[in-house]
Amino acid sequence: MLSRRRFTQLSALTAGAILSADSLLAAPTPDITLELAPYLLEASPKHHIRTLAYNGQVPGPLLRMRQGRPTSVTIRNRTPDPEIVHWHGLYLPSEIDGAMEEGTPMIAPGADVSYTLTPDPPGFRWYHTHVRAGNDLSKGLYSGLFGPLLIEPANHPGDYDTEAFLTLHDWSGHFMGSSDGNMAPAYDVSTINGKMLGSGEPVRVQQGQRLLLHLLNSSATDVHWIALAGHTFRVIALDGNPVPSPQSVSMLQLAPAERVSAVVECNNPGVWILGEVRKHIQFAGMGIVLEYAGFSNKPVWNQPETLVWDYAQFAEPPSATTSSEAHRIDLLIEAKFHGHAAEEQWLLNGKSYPDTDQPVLTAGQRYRLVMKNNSVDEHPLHLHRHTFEVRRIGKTRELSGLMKDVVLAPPNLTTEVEFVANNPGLTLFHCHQQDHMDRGFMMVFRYA
Ligand SMILES: [Cu+2]
Repeated sequence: MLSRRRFTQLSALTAGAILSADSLLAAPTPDITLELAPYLLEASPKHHIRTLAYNGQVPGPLLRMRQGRPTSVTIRNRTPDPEIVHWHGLYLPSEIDGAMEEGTPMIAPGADVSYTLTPDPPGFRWYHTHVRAGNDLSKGLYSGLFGPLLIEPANHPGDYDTEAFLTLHDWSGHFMGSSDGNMAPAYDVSTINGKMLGSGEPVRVQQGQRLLLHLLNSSATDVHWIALAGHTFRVIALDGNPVPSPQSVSMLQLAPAERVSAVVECNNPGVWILGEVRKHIQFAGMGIVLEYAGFSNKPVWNQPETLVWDYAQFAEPPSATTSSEAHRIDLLIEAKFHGHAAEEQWLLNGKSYPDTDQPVLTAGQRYRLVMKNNSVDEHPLHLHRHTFEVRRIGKTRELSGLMKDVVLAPPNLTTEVEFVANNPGLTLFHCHQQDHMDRGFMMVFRYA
């Protein structure tokens, strides 16, 4: 006999929230339904990966929401473990943001949750699981539980003819010893939109079109470098937020959880490869074909020479803006070596989560996070429920206008960002590298 579906009700939601009714018949159809369930991904005819997915697809469905228009969501957990859905880059109440550290309830196996969210800010966002994986490299962000989300602004710029969403991911991870003696995940298979190079549908364009690409790196741990043979990218937005100085570049760097939106002028007819610049990762599958109408030759790849990426080029020219009114919060990032064949523990100001400090924010106040990375690793640092401005990376000049929700902090340098405390509630700050956050690299800010 089928057990009756259990509806979990969330408390303390914002006004206007629709709580799930006890009867399916009485409940209105939600705008969005996400069903989490086991899934067998065919990355190529030779590569089948047992994983978890939203709505039986990898990545999860592209969700389009309208800025400010309340959107009802139902999440159905049909996996064997408790799950949680994080809305990455949105300004949501802590109760539905999707991090248990902020107080969002986990969704029990077999349970459904319904609530209404108000999408903001506009731009390219995404949604993903926020559970701990630990040593299980098939759980958390090692799984297929991720998907793109576009929040349409009230006024659309619309300066393009066609658009494509490309999600980068790594699969079949195992721990490998690195040169410094620590263990870190390494992968056998890499994909774009769930397919290895040559196994998926090409991106189809016509000569003369302007193609808007929205790229997302959903990898649990790895930074990726992307080029498109025969073309350049005009970067117009980072993490979904328009950049003050759009630039044309030959390659993109995306740290875990970062997004890049870029326009490609389709003025070089042929069949081309868009893929990882590092050959062994492209061989592992990270690539997709760009095909002009009327062309069917073998896809062409051109190997770029050096890896170059610089956030500063997209920021505003130096200006007189001062941030003297920002309150400074110092964070010291360190690793504690646990011996060979073990993963290190991560420390923020000398403590690992859940023992990390809880800095107290005052609503309306501006803060400057001064993050000194005293480790040999780079870290994609993410602040929930807020957008920050990248102000300085290492020895760069003071930057302005570069609004993001993830910043890659280079090793042995100090990275500085500023944000306004404008969304009261518990707020998680963490490294987006799954193995780092699982080993203590998390901290919760609270409001006074
Ligand atoms: Cu990290």
